[in-house]
Amino acid sequence: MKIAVLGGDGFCGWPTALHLSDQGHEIHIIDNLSRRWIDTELGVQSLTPMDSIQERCRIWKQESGRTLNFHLLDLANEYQRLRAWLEAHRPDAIIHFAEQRAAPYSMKSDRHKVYTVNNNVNATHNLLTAMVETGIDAHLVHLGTMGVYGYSSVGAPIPEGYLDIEIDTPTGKKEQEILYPTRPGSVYHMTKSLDQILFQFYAQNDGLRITDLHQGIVWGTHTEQTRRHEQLINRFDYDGDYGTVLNRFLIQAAIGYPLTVHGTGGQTRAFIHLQDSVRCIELALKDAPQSGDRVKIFNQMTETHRVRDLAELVAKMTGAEIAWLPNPRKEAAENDLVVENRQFLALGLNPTTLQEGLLDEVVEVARKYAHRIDRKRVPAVSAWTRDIAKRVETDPEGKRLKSAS
Ligand code: NAD
Ligand code: USQ
Repeated sequence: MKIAVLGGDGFCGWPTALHLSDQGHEIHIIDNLSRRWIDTELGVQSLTPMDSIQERCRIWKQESGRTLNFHLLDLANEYQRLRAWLEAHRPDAIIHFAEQRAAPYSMKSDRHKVYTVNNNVNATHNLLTAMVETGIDAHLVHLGTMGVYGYSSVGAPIPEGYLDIEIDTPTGKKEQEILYPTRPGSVYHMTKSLDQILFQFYAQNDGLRITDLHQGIVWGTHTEQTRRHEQLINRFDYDGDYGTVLNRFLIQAAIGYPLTVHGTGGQTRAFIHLQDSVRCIELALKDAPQSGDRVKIFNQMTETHRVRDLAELVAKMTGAEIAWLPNPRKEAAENDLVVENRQFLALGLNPTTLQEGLLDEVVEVARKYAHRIDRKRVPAVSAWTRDIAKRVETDPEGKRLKSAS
């Protein structure tokens, strides 16, 4: 297949592009490299040394003999170029990773909120309308998030996207299927909820074939292909805005930094290893909906964990201390989470769990590149509201917290 990987320079997009190229697909990476600019804005760098996208593509050609094509294009701001690109290349499938994906970054200031909404909503809408206009019949696979469902403990498993409901009408109860009500917990998660409505409309109005993957928190760093050469290494975010919880705990343990648990650590979240994330995308591509079908939604996760349990697991494994910090976010202090993920299991996904030794691998990578870590960038300091900002802990290594564990 000819596949466009939008956002193919990012943490999930790069290993996906490699995996699909390895299987013989013709891959076109489209990216505006905004994520690299955001690193510059924040004064951080990936834990792992990433080469330029052009250099990464060159190394892949050298290692595999396969070509990765790169196109510098901003989906949110270059609609005409996007449309012309689709018209000229007519991909069979499009995988859409190209959004601003950090919840803390999206809550940093009004400017960051505006940027995140403009970037994410316009990128998705530009893509959908360009697909209609060019008349291409590509299968669109979008990376959404488990966070659209919210974290109120209802006690029932979260279904894969849709909820069956009964409505009282004057003639009795009527059954209906609706998108599961969204309850986003950040401006970033809100843009993913808006994406869902855009997909619903374009599938229904124009018969676009769309799959939306509600992905949990991705952990790990290597995949089979990124291990093949030092310069194919994946991005690894550790800072307070882009680093995600489990990967952060693992690098914190590697550099002797206390594990930064927000609040009681009673937040339960869904997780998936990077290798499984890549595999799920391959499975979703093979299971495309027909034109006229509703949007196909998968919950792309393999296990759920409570933040404090993860911290305790990493502490036990490495001897790290735990710092219990005031939570910079507005979120439920404790929640349960039960999630349906039968569709991917039925398609043959064999989950990689936390127990499988891969936690050590991340700690090893972090130790190897520890000299690249700026400890001042580790604390999560983006607060959800002005009131919360007053209590944010900017120095979790400070003496006051050093003894807490
Ligand atoms: P990332 O920030 O590493 O990668 C996103 C890529 O998209 C970057 O290379 C960036 O430059 C590019 N991009 C952003 N806006 C663009 C635009 N307007 N035009 C062109 N390119 C643009 O993020 P990631 O971790 O790889 O996440 C990829 C997708 O998966 C995101 O949509 C995210 O919401 C979703 N997701 C990620 C996780 C996770 O834990 N990382 C979990 C669930 C869902
Ligand atoms: N947390 C800590 N300590 C930390 C970092 C985070 O306790 O040092 C807590 C947070 O308060 C939160 C939980 O861990 O309760 C998860 O935070 P996270 O940053 O790992 O994940 P999140 O903000 O939800 O976002 C990440 C990705 C996003 C994706 C989402 C999937 O950045 O792109 O959509 O995971 S999900 O969480 O399922 O919505």
